[in-house]
Amino acid sequence: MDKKEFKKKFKRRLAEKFAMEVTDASSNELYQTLGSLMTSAYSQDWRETWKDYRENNQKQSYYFSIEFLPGKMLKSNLLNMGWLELVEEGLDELGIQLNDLVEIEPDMALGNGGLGRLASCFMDSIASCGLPGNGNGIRYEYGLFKQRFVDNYQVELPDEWLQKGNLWEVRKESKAVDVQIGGNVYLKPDQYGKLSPVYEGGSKLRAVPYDTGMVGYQNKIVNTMRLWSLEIPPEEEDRYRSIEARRSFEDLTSVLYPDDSNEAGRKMRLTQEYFFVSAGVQSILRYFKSLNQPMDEINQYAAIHINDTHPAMCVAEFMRLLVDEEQMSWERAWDLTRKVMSYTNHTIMAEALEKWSIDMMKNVCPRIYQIIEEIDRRFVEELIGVQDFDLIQRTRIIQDGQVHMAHLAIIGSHSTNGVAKLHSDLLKSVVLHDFYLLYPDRFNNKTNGIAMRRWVQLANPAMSKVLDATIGKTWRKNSDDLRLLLNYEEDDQVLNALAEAKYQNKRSLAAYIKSHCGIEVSPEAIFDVQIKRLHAYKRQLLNLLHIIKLYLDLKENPELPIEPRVFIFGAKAAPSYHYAKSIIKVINEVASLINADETIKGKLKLVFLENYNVSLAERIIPAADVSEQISLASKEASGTSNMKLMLNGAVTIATLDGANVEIRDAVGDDNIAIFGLTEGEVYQYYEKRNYHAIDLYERDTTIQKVVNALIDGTIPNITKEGQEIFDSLIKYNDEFFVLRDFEDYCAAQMSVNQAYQDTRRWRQISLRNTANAGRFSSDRTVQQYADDIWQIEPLFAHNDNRGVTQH
Ligand code: AZC
Repeated sequence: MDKKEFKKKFKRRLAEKFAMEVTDASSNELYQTLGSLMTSAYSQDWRETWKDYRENNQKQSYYFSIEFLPGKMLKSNLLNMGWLELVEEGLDELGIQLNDLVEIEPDMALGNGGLGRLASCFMDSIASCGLPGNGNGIRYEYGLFKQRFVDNYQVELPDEWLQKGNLWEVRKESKAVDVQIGGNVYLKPDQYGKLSPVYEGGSKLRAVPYDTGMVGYQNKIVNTMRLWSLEIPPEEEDRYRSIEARRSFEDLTSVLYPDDSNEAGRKMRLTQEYFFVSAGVQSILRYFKSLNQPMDEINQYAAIHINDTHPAMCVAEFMRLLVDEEQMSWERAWDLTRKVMSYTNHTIMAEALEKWSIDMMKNVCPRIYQIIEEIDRRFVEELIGVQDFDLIQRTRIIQDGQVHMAHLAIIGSHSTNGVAKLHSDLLKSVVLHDFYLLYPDRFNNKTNGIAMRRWVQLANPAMSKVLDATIGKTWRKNSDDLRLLLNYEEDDQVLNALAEAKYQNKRSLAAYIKSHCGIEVSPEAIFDVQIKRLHAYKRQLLNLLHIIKLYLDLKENPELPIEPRVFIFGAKAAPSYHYAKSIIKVINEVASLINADETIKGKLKLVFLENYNVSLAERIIPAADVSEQISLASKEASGTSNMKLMLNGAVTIATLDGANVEIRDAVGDDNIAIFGLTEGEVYQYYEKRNYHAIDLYERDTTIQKVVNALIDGTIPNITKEGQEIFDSLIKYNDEFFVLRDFEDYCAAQMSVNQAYQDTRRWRQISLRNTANAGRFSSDRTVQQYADDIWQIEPLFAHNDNRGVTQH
């Protein structure tokens, strides 16, 4: 399609859909028109992708995730379709700005943070690498809450993202399945003596899929993200006549639980988990049966991935369908289940390792509980006498009245991976060490990655242009080619051009800050960014204490030779996470104090941007000079904002945690500021129990001064919160070693300050960060999953008859 044709089609579609001309239409109508042109254009490829998979008996992977966090899809679909420039220019000629239409699209925020965003980066990469892979999740009525600040406190508002409909989804009524919830189940022998389950009571939920096309990058592949929505089956209508009954039914999948690592929501959450697990596994089996292949070979057709423990019941549901419905023997079914399933762990934080009480599981999905009991019984039976008794007790799925979901996922699958080298090593040596002893071959690492297309080409067109002009365009397909940039580290023209792109991005972020927060910041200052969920282990507090220190130093000596800096935060706190919300309040109060204080001459600004989400990340990241990755070593499984910021030329200040370690290896020690305890040192402290925060506080006058500012009235309006944070550090011994790392962090910050003062050197460091970021592409990551875990191949490995291009 050329521009002329696009304009013609666009006007025609607008006339058909709304009986309107361009000049009369609202942005929303124009957005709907563009979207409908796009979906009808890729539908053909979508259908053919699906047909090709089917006709080739292609093995497919199914990524089960309770969260997906795609953000906006308009531009990334345009880019992947190869339409972006053409549409931008065509619309411009019609007097329409593409960016105005982008504003109309709500962020699709069916995820909390890293885990959900990773799932969406994977969806993009799987399609873009031409791999046969699908997403499977829940279509929540409300996405992650919207964050507002009222009196500097976080307030949560509902995210009604579906209010104006959703362009990209297709409701597939014909693919609905029913999910059995609750009731009683007992086993009854049939005429041959085989035990079959008999269900009494309970209810049926109808799961209706809404499919969204996952458009691959200019390769004619369109995969499917299938999100299940809850409806009342006609035969159950009576049960839900009353308003209360109806409401409690609808509530079941209406909200995404806004906790990123706390077990939450109890029974409703467990119902959600079983709902999307059962619907997804049933639909996989139905599809497989339609292929008329022997059930024994299902592992050659399907790979089911358990993204964190939330979908761990896939193991038991798959067993249930094979044994109860397909009459397969337990042994055969178990062998197939383990071959089909694989599991990724995303955290070592103990509170996030999901457990469910036996009672609750019996209540929500009684047959699944029975199956888990049997898996557990056989697990013990197989190992007793072979393995150490205590080891068996520690690795059982059912312990102390609880079902341990990670244990189920590991025992019931062939692969368990962590998300960065350090994290995967910690799984083997500490967190899941017992399982590593049992199944050493199942453990592997898959370092996370990011969708390069979204995080550079779309988010940072200014830098992309410089890259194209300098190293050609191949980096857009093959991110390793970013390394070609290293040939230009002495080239002032390139260094300046990259710096100019950064400056432009900083100017537009400054304008956003001005219009949204009313704070004036200078694009000449260092933009220092920490964007991620608010969590004690991520240590936004450490960043804040350093800011307070700088402020107090400047108050004492306004001539202090430091580069002007703008500290930028973006973070949501789980609504029930009291401590995290107190940190937000204190950061906001410090911001009010600092930003209004003219005596420090604008050398310091502090901005907490409201409602951090994917779209806001796309604005902030291209404008960042410094990337804060300062979690306590061993606690951050990987991190992915670290990769996005590095890619966009920010210089990282980091502990040796998660993927920071691999970022350090990629850029070299001279191009990153590393500080703080190592993971080994942290574990030493745990072992020896010899960390005493109060000693540090009493000894170190700087720490004293800064920490006292929380409680001595220096910062207004934080009597309660300041005390709470003070106590967490001094009275409760600083769980995340903030004070222990403080001095080292300040020194690292000072070195960043100095590096920035040497403009040319800074620009070189920044260039090297971009140049070495290629390895963190999620294309690389999903290819590794495909090869090592799922054993799936791209369609074009067999079949090139649709002109699919290989890359
Ligand atoms: C996150 C980890 O905290 C983060 O380090 C990692 O990069 C990311 O997963 C992707 O692997 N974990 C979560 O977001 N966890 C939940 C339950 O939301």
